[in-house]
Amino acid sequence: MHHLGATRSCLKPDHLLQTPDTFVRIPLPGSMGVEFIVHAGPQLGANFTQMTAEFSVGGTLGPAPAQRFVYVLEGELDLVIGGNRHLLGTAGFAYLPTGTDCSVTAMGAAKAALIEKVYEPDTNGPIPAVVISNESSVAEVPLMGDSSLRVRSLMPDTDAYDFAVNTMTYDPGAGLSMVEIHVMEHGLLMLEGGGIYRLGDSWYPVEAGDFIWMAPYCPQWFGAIGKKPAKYLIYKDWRRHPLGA
Ligand code: UGY
Ligand code: MN
Repeated sequence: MHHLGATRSCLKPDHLLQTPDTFVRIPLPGSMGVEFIVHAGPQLGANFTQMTAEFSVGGTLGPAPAQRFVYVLEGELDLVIGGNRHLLGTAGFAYLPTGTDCSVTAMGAAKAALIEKVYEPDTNGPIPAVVISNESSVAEVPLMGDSSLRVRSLMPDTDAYDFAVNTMTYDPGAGLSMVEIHVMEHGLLMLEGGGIYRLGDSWYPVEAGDFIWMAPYCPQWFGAIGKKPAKYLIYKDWRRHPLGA
């Protein structure tokens, strides 16, 4: 079935909506048994990469060119660091600082979100450490006191870390209380449910499986529609001076 060239995907200078019908899978060097959908990278104007990695049984990731965040979407990943083995199930995640000596291998077929960013050191010098956890053990916090919109911060919020990855869960009918316009850029993967995303001067219907990139200062707003909560995984650069100093 083809769609005569129609898609919800849309690329504009300050945002990308990429829907699964337009995903193209590629191999990357050093990885075996893994296909990558590259959602965002420098080619798009982004200062980070975000990919979906689709593992066959036994598939393994190549080394990261920068610090890397891994969030398991489906299946199970075996993370080995310093001789210690960690099984990451669905919603399990790991933050791996630049140069971490480790292996990431799929036990069966699996899918993970990968985020990579060249580390910007803080002049005060705190060093980031490995983080391994599961989203279910992170407390939910209402956004600006709104209990119908809850945030889980997956990364430690200290100066050692130069990006944040959060999940945001909206009850049906909940929405951001303001149109945000901010210096940080975003990579966003819709995990559950759907709604309407305002990006720049456009309003898009979005649903689970969609990816969105928002450039710095892209006007943004989301409202959840449907009978079940909407949830997304969202990256932003964080805690660094805009001049890079
Ligand atoms: O963290 C954020 O900036 C978040 N509230 N943005 C968003 O959901 N588009
Ligand atoms: Mn935002």
